[in-house]
Amino acid sequence: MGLTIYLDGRFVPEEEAVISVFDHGLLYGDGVFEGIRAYHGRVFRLKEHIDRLYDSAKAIALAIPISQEEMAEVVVETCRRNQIRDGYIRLVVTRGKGDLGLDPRKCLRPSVFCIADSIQLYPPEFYQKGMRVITVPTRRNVPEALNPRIKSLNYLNNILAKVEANLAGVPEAIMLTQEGYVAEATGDNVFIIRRGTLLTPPLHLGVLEGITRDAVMELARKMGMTVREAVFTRYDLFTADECFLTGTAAEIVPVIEIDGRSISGGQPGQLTQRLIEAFRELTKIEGEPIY
Ligand code: PXG
Repeated sequence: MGLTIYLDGRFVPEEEAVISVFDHGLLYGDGVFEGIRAYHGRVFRLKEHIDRLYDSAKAIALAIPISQEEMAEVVVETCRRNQIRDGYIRLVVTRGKGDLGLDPRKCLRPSVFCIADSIQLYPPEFYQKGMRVITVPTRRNVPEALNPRIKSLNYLNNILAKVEANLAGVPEAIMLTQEGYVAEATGDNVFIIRRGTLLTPPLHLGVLEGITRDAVMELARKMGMTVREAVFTRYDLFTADECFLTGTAAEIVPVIEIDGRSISGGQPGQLTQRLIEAFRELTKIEGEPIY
């Protein structure tokens, strides 16, 4: 099915939505992006995604050529033009067309594009039965080199970790920091539950400030759980009562095995299941209306 794509101020058929081979987003991964979800005709946490996009751009000294309000309208209008009620939206800003040198000053104008497509959900058994994961040798990027809080187009670090998961025959990988602390999965944040307390690594370790992560921490607090951002290790993963991953695409996925150690008896934990339910309810009521 042919989609209508927003590209640099115009809505065009997907065949016409093309980027130059001289775009530094392609040549160097020089750009930023967001993955956003629409549920029940509303865009979930749109403002938070737009804020993060502009923060990522600012961190790489990329001046986005349209305002935040215009960008929000781009997202909603792209959904409208593709008749999206439930869907996945990809919003991208590249450094734009430059020359073959890496100097971004040669790129005259950033490119902005937005794709809104109907959803391809993770397999339902991941949610019902939980997921097996491994920790991988590939470390998460050191914040002083490329801060994982920047949602940049350079995802090779995450892709290398995903390749290791693929080779091990599991769907997802948990990455550690240089020092060996738990950081995040390749496209998801990591949570553990220990004696009723919900723990997730703090941002300063070098993890993305996930929008789903924020939502889950809010929901857990409302449910009366103690929520802490804490530094923890593989030992804490292995001995956790429950573990799950969060992300826009994945939502909340229970983890039932880590490096061969069974978690929560090899089935999704009870608090995890309550959070999944609460998150589903939240997506029914929140969000920027498309229509
Ligand atoms: N960490 C990283 C490294 C991510 O890329 C998250 C955490 C979760 O953040 P949100 O805001 O979505 O709760 C992400 C999300 C995919 C996919 O196909 C996921 C992401 C990016 C691209 C693709 O699962 N990022």
